[in-house]
Amino acid sequence: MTYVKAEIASQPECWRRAAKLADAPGLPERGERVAAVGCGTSWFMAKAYAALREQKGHGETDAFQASEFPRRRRYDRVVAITRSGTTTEVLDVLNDLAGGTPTTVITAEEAQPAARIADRSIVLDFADEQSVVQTRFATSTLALLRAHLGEDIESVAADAEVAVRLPLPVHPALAEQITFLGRGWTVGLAEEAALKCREAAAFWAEAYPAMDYRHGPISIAAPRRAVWAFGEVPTDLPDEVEATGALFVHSRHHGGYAALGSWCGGRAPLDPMADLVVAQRVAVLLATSQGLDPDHPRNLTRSVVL
Ligand code: F1P
Repeated sequence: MTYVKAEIASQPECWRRAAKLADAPGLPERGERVAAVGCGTSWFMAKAYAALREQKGHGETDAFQASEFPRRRRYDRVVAITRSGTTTEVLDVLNDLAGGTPTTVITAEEAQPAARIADRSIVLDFADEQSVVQTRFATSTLALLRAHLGEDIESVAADAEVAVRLPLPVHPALAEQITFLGRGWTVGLAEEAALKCREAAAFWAEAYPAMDYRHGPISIAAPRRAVWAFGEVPTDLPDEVEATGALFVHSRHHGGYAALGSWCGGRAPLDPMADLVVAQRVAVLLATSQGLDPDHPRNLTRSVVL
């Protein structure tokens, strides 16, 4: 068994543990103007959090790839997400803000520089991973942040218990490409799902805000390709995708999670974070079906140290 398979399967428990840290000191107060930063997977979690925090009325929240953080803007707090605690671009932001803007880091590694440089650190060491490819650290971070925004993580974790067992909606032998879509906070999840497919399986995957999909990317849709939407689906989009011959995948759509009614007794669609778990499992299958080791992706290391 690969490490990543076990790490994916442990997410429901990790999310429950992460949610218990919802009152940790250093998480943004309601009304604060906040920026969230990270690189790669951690950036996509920052994007999801930023959109959700603002949508829920907790205050203006931006998200930046750490290298693109606008140094001249004023924030009440900067939240940095970094599993390793060693990513250079993240450390640069934290160092530049030291003594000025309050900073909080969410990390798996208490002993690494990010936790030392930031004013506050929240350590999710129980969600650390042996696989280079991130799964449970990222989603546990988002579970913690969602819990801090007042969301009920128990029901999300219950959906993840379903997601780790579901039959997969996309089979590697039948798909040569996947485009992931999202709206609002699920745009970050879509980007993360596509990154998982690229990282773990060197598989052609793209991601867009769902409403932008018709503005060009739909040209990619064709038979043997899939379009997988997280969360809210724009009206008519499933029909437009299926007219191209592509498979439309959604946790509630008949053409995607085909037997939804039977596999989860007609319940509501999965929480989008649980839907991401299904996409992580697809990424691993895309890798192993080509004989690739999803724990050690080509050209990747645990963190990028420049
Ligand atoms: C960030 C990151 C990962 C990516 C790869 C390189 O790491 O970009 O998202 O999958 O492992 O590093 P971190 O800052 O969260 O440790």
